Amino acid sequence: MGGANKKSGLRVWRNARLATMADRAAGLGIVEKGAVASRDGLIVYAGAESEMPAAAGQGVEIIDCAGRWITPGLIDCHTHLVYAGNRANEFEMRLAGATYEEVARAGGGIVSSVKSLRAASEAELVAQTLPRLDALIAEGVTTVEVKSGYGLDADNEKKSLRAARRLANERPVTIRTTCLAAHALPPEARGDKDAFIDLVAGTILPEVAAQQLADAVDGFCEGIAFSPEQMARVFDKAKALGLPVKLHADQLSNLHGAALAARYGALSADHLEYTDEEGAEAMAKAGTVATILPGAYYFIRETKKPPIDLFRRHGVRMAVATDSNPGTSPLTSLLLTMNMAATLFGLTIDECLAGVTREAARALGLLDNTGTLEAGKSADLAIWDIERPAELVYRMGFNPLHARIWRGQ
Ligand code: DI6
Ligand code: FE
Repeated sequence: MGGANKKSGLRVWRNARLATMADRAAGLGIVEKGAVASRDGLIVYAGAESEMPAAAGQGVEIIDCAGRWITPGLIDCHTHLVYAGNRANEFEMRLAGATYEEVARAGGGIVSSVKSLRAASEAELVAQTLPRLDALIAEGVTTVEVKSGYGLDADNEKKSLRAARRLANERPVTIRTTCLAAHALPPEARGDKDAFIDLVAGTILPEVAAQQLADAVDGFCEGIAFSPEQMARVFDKAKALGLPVKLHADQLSNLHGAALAARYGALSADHLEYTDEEGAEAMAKAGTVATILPGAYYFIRETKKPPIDLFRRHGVRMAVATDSNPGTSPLTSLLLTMNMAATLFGLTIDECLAGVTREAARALGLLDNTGTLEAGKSADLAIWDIERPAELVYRMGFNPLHARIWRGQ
């Protein structure tokens, strides 16, 4: 393919305005007359066009951006993208007055998605997931984290993780997979949560690790799911298998999940509506990223907001993600998610943009590879038809993406 040849050549995007999102830069790391150069899929230069080293030799491809903005490719660092069917019926129930917990206790909720996923083949899962992935990609997303958690037995958890990995063969995108076997209790467990945790730690995680199907391990620490003690058993096993951890923490109540995640050096703790100051402090000390998920907050009409001011005060980094899932966040727009984070939780423009780039990369343990426009990282770029970065957060249901570059292509 000609692509291979192109890939090794130098490509330069010039006449652009950059939001590099580099951590050492102030704010968005804005460069007004900027250029980005890539070779072999990696950024070799990002900065002022006037200071760019002269591109020697032939085969330099120059792209004039006509003053458009370039940001790092967006990163959705928390999704449950692989599932079968949908739960529009439960949406109707909730509109008629039922709560999320009532729907779950009535045998709906996560368990109904478990039934659908178990009935679907791996190929069907991929096929049903691609339209959701395409919606993310259309808005400049270049990296997506995908969780299992609707299989809830070894074969079906592995099937979802394999389906997630296969997405990367189908589309030009980086996929990171997370095993969320400790998501809910499957019907065959007959209410015995401890026995199910034995299965997760004793069988599912070891098999998933042996086949290298997951890049991290997650769990749902909540009254309707698993206790902190049960999650600790899952995390102990994850650690023993050499897998980093993340946690759905303090979403519906305060079980001190944030502090638990921090104790295990988690990459991120996610949701966090009910997190208290101790939790925020512990996360800051551990360097655990707070992943803010306004889609679920909005969709289940939660009223308790995550303690953004505590996170700011203690210096906790904040990522922003869709939580795309059939039950509580059927959302496949990271641009709209930023608008929600700003409107519902008061995140600033800079916090929103960092949340879907640099901090999302940090939440995946990928900060050395992507998330900012800096030499040495993957040339993952989004080029936007906008006059100022705030437009990416301001609009609702409008996509100003001009071009999307993944690994230099
Ligand atoms: N918290 C959530 O919001 C989703 N999972 C979780 O642990 C809900 C997933 C679902 O309802 O299907
Ligand atoms: Fe989630």
